[in-house]
Amino acid sequence: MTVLLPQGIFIDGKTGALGEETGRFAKRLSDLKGLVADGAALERAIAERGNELVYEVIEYRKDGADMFFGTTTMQPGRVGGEYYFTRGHFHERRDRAEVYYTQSGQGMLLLQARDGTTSSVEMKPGVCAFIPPDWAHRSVNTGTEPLVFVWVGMQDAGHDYGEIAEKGLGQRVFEQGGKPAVVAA
Ligand code: M6P
Ligand code: ZN
Repeated sequence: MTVLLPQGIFIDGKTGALGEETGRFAKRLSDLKGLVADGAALERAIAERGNELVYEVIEYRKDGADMFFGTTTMQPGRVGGEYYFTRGHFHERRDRAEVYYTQSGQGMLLLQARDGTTSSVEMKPGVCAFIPPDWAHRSVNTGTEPLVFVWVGMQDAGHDYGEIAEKGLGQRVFEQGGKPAVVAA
């Protein structure tokens, strides 16, 4: 059996960089195809400003541990008035919760239970959000700076993107009169 030793990992709350990392991925404008409210606006945005970075996820994982953690760093921006967001997912394992701790920037965490019940939690530095088991979750950068948050979850939770990709989420966040507004979709 592997003996796991205690360890501290530095997390840069401004950039989302980890002192030690085991994996990362990035998502760009083209990865939001089929997910944004205004598909034509997305095509225009890609033509005008290129396939720019929307968010990056960095993780730290230890074999043999139940839990793992990492950061998500979201760039500011909008497509057709809709603020940049993550794809959004349920967990494959329906009994797996997750925690998001915001370190910098401003955002909105959109949540949706299996029965369609919606909820949202404001993301701002110092706010720790609890994502209950079997609630879909999507984060949205509603500010003008990068939104950086630390997430902690279970390694076996898995991601289930299918339902949201097909049916969408019941809420979207648009810029209205210079401010973010959560709108029923
Ligand atoms: C959070 C976590 C990650 C997730 C990421 C991006 O950081 O929940 O597990 O991958 O957000 O969200 P998504 O995978 O839905 O694009
Ligand atoms: Zn998750």
